[in-house]
Amino acid sequence: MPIDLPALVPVPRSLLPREGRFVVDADTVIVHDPELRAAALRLRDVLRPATGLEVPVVPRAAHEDAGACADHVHPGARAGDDARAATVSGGRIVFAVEEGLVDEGYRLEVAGEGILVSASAELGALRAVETLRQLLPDGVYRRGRLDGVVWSLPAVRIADGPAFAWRGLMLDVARHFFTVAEVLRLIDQLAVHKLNVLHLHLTDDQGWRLQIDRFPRLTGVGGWRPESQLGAPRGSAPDGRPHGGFYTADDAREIVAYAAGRGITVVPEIEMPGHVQAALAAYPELGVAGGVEAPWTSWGVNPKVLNLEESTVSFFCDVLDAVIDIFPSAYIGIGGDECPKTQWENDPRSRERMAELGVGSAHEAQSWFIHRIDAHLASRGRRSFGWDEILEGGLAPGATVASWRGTSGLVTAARAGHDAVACPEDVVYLDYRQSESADEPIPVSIVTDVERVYGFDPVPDELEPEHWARILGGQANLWTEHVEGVRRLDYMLFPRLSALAEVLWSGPGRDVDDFSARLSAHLGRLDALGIEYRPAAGPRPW
Ligand code: TNX
Repeated sequence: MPIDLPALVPVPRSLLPREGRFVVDADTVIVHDPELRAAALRLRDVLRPATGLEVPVVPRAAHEDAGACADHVHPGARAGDDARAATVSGGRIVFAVEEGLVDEGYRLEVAGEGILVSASAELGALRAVETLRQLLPDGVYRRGRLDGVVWSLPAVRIADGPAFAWRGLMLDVARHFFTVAEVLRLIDQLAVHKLNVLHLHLTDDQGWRLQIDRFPRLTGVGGWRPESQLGAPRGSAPDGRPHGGFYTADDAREIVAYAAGRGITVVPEIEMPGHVQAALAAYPELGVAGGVEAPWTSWGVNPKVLNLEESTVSFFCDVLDAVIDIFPSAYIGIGGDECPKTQWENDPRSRERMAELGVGSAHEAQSWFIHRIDAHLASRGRRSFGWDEILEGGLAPGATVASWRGTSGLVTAARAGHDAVACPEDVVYLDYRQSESADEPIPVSIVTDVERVYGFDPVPDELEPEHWARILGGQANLWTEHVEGVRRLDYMLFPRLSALAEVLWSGPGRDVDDFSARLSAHLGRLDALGIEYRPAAGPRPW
């Protein structure tokens, strides 16, 4: 029975096509239980730009009390007219609480006469809104009014919920800065894909991107790197442009609120004790070997690290207190990757400090630093989130691990009773090339193309089932050494991120051919959103 199923990405757990279509028009009303008001309003908001409709949003109790108005607000009742039964317009879209659905889960009944969205809580209802959007014509994603479109959805019955709780993207805003508007645009794209974590890599050797009131030089100095070749497209001559930018606290709060409205958590990351040259340019006393002039103007692993003084630990605790004040995320990124140990090993004062602290190796020194930061975050009711190198020298008690170097970190962390997030570089690094073609604009490392990303499994084969629950999910990482603007960002993210979204939402049992077919249709949505994804035929001309 070759019924044309709607091409949803990510694919829902179950989808049953039914007869008829529901039409959204000037008579449509959204009715909601009080708990699901935010999702009801969001549906109204996403419908508005392209349809030009201002769909009324009415609390369910108030509506039902208004019995006399039932016919007015309840025009689905007219469905008794047989000629219109299959495509009756002006029905109700009801958001109703149903207890017992999984986190972020929802059920959808789309019929000619009306739509019922059931969810146990707001997040599930928000995910259902995204499914409703995908059931509408692609034009619904446009931001200007489209006249002459019939805004109808096929009748379906859907039951859905995520395979993994952590479905993320890391964006490196340190190597290249992305403006608030650009980040909000990305958040909209994540929401469409039911991704729920935006991990912002806010600091690195090449730039510090979050203003901290107590330490204004972090962004005043650390937010700007001098002219260098870093901004230049790969292979071209140095362009001599300086690069920089940063978020004020209000900028960051705006990003957090915008994401929260779409059911997305922003996980901030402040790198330590390596990848810190921008901070050292601002406050040289934090470093092992004196000052540096400016943020780094090279890529790679920088030898400079934080020193092991109490004052440096407390500086970063103060920074984290400011971060916590802005970002409600339970998880706070603390970096921990690629921290070279030679400075500690070679510097007499560092060796003295290590002796004082009773740490026998530079690995233990890093672990000591991270333990202190982890304890501080715990005292504030937050959890540290760090790259898998934080396992070296002993994992801090509250730490969650982002495992990027294959799966061994994931397995070690999970077996030790720690939560972990899978982001293996050879599968889900989106700064890596998308084909062997010499025309790829950013030919970094190995090919991680759509098929490879689609084959991702966050739970490593070698992990025993009793530890599976420790794998919260996965995320793709986009490092931006060579991604200096939105066109490149789109190119590197899509459609690979669409594949990742399905891996993490839909879980095992997916079918790659089925996905490819749905992806072709999904590209129409990306087009309407204005996303310049990588076409299957090959690179764009930039
Ligand atoms: C390694 S992955 C890094 C980043 C680089 C990336 C480039 C990780 C935790 N650290 O600093 O940007 O490689 O692919």
